[in-house]
Amino acid sequence: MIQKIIILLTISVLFLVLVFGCSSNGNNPGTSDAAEKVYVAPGQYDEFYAFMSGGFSGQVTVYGLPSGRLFKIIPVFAQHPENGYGYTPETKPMLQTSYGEIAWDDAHHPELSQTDGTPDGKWLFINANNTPRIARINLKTFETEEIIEIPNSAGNHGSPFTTMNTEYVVASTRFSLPIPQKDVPRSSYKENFKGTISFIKVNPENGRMNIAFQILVPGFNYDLAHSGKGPSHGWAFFTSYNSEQANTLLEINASQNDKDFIAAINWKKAEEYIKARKGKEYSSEYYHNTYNDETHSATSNIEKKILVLDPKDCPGMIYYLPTPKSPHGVDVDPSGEYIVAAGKLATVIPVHSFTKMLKAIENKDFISDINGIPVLKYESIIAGEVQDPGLGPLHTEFDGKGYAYTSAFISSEIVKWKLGTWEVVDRIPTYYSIGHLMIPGGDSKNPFGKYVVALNKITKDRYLPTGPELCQSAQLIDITGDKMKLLLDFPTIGEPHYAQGIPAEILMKNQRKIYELGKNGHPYGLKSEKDAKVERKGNEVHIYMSATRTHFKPDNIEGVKVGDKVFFHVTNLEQDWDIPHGFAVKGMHSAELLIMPGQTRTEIWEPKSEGVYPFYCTDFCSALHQEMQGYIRVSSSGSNTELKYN
Ligand SMILES: [Cu+2]
Repeated sequence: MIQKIIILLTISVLFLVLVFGCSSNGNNPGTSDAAEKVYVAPGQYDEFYAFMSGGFSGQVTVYGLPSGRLFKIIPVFAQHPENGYGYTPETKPMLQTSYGEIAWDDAHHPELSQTDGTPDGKWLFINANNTPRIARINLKTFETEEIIEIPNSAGNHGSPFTTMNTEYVVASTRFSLPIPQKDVPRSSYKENFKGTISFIKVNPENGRMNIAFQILVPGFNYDLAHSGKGPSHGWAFFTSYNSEQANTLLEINASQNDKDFIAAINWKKAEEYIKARKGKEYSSEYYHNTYNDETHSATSNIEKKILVLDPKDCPGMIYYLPTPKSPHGVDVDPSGEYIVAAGKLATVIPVHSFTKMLKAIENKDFISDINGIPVLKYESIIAGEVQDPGLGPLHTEFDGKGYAYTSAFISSEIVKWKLGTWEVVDRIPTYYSIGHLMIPGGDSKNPFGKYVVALNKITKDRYLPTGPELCQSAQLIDITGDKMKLLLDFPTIGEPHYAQGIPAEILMKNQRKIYELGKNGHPYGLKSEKDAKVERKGNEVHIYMSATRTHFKPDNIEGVKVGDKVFFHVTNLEQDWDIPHGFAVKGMHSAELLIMPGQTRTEIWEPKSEGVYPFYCTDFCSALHQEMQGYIRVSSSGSNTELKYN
């Protein structure tokens, strides 16, 4: 009997350990302890901003950490009905490219500007993959201010990673191409296809970008990038796969070689070659769109030329670091010494040493040469290999305390390992199929640490089902202790591809509250309500309209005719934070306007038939918001209804 009781007790204890014991290893988020760690009380602020790319949504989303609350959607490479971005004449030029207006693209890697290797909170850059472009978002306004197209590129994936002081953002082409483009058979891949790596100069005063130069590289696929820091400042690193230069069935044929490469580029050397006029001018048409803060309007310029450096003419500018096997991420640790490559088919994570790399270059420790690019000897540059790093390692970030965190796509986990000893010290499952991960400041010289965010590809069984498409998601994991601890799952917009995080206090104090009316340089803007007017120019009718709580001026317009093109130029005269007004007229063919205090926005409306059409404010602005309305009368095309307004 006693034996039976002992056996039963033992079984019960084992059961309890099995069922509840997992909470102590940190994988069970369903504890009040985890809830407390992500709870941000009403009226309190989150500690970090997280900027996530929306992947195929073409947007950036802004979340608070640790709460996981969504604060804003910033449209970048996509039209956005919520605020009219990409619909109004003021913002449409932002989406112009050499292929015409593109209203939707795929945005992958948000990247904060840096000063001395640390995020400074000035700008956020992000790439468009499909039609290669880089955008800059101003973090005072959270608005997209500039988009530049990258010529000689396709699948702009390894982009845009900033150098230590944002001297450049760098970008590489995923798909190599005939450069310049021409009609050739794919079977001529090896002769005709080339890659490019672009250096986009950033003006330190206003963030304005221009493509300083491109480097012509062998026709591999270039995947991701990161810039050096500290001792490796002046260098940038790019992963490449398909060094086989296969041109069909890449899943088999691009996985033949034991090692592919990281391209290490000495961009200070490249600058010298540009100064020494080693660059060849290629003619190439690409768009450069900039938003002007005073006219509240964007313009497109067409650039015609680009400087291209060929490694054959530029010794010492670029080297290949052999790296097993189809590497995806390349990440530089906070000290700037270690270059971590994650080979999605590799069984170890190779870590290259920057010091050893320089020494190997000095000793000419080369095993071969590819189109003028020396290939360094693997054994001479390797600092160590992380054994058992999980299956399908993709991307690594750092906590600033000597540890690295690598996402493993196939085994769905984050693996924590120690820099220097290369030993795995912890691992935590993710739900499921993690792509990138992000530690605030985790790719900088000074990581802010505290959390790692897992950006997952699949959420099956994790949330309420929503039809064939389930929600996308991220996970927040506490990294303050020895063991990682899952705190929170939260759904995201689009595919959360990559993210960057920054302490809230760095951005909060610089937030723009209004656009000063006195500085409104919009050609159809108003400084005060008494300037409101309507002008006819042929069949165009321009309405200079003011919006203020709680009326439009004019609010009653007559004399418009069928066949006219009516421009409502609405200026929000408010000079008070968080008081936007909206505008919509019945039958208009685009999003509503959303107009910030002091800003002017235009809606173009082409009435199709006679009648009287109401317009109204779409953004609830005050107690008498519903009264904020008006009418526009439309007469037949031949009528002589007089132009009148009040
Ligand atoms: Cu209103």
